[in-house]
Amino acid sequence: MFTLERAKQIFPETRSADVVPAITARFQLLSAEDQLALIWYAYLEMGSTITVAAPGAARMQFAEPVLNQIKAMNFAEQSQLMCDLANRTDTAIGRTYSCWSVNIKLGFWYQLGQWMASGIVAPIPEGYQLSANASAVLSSVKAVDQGQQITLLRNFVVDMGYDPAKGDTQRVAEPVVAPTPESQRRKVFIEGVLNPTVTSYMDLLNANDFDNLIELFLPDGALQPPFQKPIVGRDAVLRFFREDCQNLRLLPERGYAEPADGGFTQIKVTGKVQTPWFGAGIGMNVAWRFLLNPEGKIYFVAIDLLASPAELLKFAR
Ligand code: 45D
Repeated sequence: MFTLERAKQIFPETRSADVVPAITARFQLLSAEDQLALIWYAYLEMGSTITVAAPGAARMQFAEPVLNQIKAMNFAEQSQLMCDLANRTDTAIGRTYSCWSVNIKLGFWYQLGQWMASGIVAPIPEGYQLSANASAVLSSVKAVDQGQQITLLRNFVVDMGYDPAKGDTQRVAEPVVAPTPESQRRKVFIEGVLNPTVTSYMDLLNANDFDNLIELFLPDGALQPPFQKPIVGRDAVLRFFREDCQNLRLLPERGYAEPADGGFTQIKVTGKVQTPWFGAGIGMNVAWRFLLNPEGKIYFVAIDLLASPAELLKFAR
């Protein structure tokens, strides 16, 4: 029978973008000042080729009290606050920040970035010199593809703040949008895969129809997001969908299915994913590795950010 440990090993030839955790680890070793400046330079650089979509009001209402507090501070206090967040210092704002969902954190920094550009929030000091290590990390960030760059930026932001309970705290997330009406849903076509569970998974996630989506999973089913540990069990997976997966666009292209032990089926699909933050501007190259039980329920699905576009076409037989 399959265990989670074994399920994680399906399609071992899939190469994910290992540079992302490697660069993230190097980033974490930098001083807070260097971290903030590096993100600023990376963000400016990206802004010239792709733009971040402004977050919606529903998302920003949660960050607003903290943003107003920051607006009322002087430059020295603002710089200190940003360093405290990067240093994961125990402060009131650091604790509040750590409870926010990923999208609220990103929306918060989006606003600070706008304010830094317009002079409301302390900018990175004119002529700030990155340390040699920080320059090297910045070069590495610039060298990877855009899908990997935005994943890095997202990682940097997610790890900031102070979380006393190490992730076990009450989380604050934006409200869940209504699923797309049936008449407006589009259906995916996956070359080589006609499996109804897999196509429904894509269609339901694209429609923000999380209540029906979760029905495709076994009670102890698991989902492993890129570079993370598997999220196990329907409750936890549903919570993840609602908090972090609204308005994604999944564009699966091709794949194949093959029998696995115990009447299970393993299916690998490759294609692109767009995040609402960048829309069609950035297509991340991903693989989905599904393991379905004999009744076609999802026991395990991993989503990998691929090392290179060549991986999209790599199907060992
Ligand atoms: O510190 O099938 C300043 C799952 C400087 C679900 C700044 C999925 C100072 C199942 C510039 C102000 C989700 C797993 C900071 C599929 C400073 C499933 C600001 C995959 C921080 C397919 C920086 C989905 C800013 C995927 C504003 C792969 C940075 C989704 C903003 C991936 C960065 C989504 C943003 C990604 C990054 C989104 C907006 C990688 C967004 C990244």
